[in-house]
Amino acid sequence: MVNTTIKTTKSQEIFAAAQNLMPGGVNSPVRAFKSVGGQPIVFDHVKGAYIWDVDGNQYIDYVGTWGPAICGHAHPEVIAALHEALEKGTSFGAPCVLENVLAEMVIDAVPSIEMVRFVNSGTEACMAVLRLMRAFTGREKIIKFEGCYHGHADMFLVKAGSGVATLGLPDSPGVPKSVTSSTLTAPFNDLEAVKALFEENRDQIAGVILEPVVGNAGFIPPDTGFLEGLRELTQEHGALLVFDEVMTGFRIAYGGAQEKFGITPDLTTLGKVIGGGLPVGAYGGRQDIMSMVAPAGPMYQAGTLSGNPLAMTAGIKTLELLQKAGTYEYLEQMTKKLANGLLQIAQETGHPACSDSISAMFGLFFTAGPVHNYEDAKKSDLAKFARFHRGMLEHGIYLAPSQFEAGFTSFAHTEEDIDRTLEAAKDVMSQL
Ligand code: HOZ
Repeated sequence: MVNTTIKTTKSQEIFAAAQNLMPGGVNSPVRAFKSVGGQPIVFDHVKGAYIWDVDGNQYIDYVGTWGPAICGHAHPEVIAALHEALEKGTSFGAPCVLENVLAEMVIDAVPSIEMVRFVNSGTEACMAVLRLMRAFTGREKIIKFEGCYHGHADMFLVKAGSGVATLGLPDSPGVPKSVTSSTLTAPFNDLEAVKALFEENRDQIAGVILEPVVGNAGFIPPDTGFLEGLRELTQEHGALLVFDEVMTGFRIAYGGAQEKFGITPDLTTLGKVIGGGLPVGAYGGRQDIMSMVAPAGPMYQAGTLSGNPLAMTAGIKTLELLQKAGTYEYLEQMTKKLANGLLQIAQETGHPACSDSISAMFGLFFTAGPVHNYEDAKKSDLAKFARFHRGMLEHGIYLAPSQFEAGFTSFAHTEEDIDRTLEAAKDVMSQL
């Protein structure tokens, strides 16, 4: 048994004070621990695969600041590059050469991207890509999938994943019906449902947007043929295919899920990893479509901090680090060991479960599965997941505080970290 009861007095005090300062004490809902119970841990600092809370407890981290930390937290080369960039100032609000460098790296890496626009978050990227889909096709309706999350813009808050799924919220108040009436939904991995929507809405659908590997309803990979089918259907109906690779970009493979599965969408959104831990998003794709974006074309989208030199620097250095030979092989093998280990322990301790991973992304559901979509994911025993989460925390393992979020590893995680995690899981699951 490893490091059991932890003292979190300072975390509790700080979070209690935060309750009166920020809604729910947080600046993003999932981190409030609502669905797993207990109080969130307040962090003090991060390094490599580890985080330390304000009470001095150390945890092995599988949240990785929700995806960006694929090189491990505060990688010395990223920090050094940032120090250097900092000396030149924090924001220009004007063109800088760093934007060209990161743009070239993204264009070289991501098969669908011929031209890119940097923004400040994944939400912003998805919001803009939707406007672009509509501007380019002259159509209004879009298809998204149940449990997929594309940020918190109005038109995507329909059967959304992430915090909406975690908190079991209805489609959000404040979102006008007129806005979401053009958002059609289908179950993930259900090509027939998509086909039916195209038939019912002939010549009205601008495009289909999806997380090619779902991370916001827990971890759900695409079934064989699903992405191919979507590519064919969208082409057949003159609609655009958009991969939201905010989570999967540079994580599932250097060129994202589109490289991994060999399916090239028309447009792609990115975020997380490309900012190396600073706030960045991006959208990009075919040159003829991207040329519609202002000032090249009429579709308006702008941002004061877009292309920010610090964010570009962290992104460039992170992608450089990811280019080192063997990185993705290591991530794949180590994360597989974790996912397989968790599944084996669940089986040995008598818990129906399913677990899977691709590269540096993984998931564990407390249901026998298989999990093909959000409805399947909801069959997971959420109360058991909450107890598992708390137990793991007490053993010094920090997992996403929601059954409906994927887990993330980094190349800073060692075999020993994985072994320690599995040892903790064995202990916790045998007592669940
Ligand atoms: N929506 C993100 C997770 N899928 C961010 C959660 C957070 O930062 O709290």
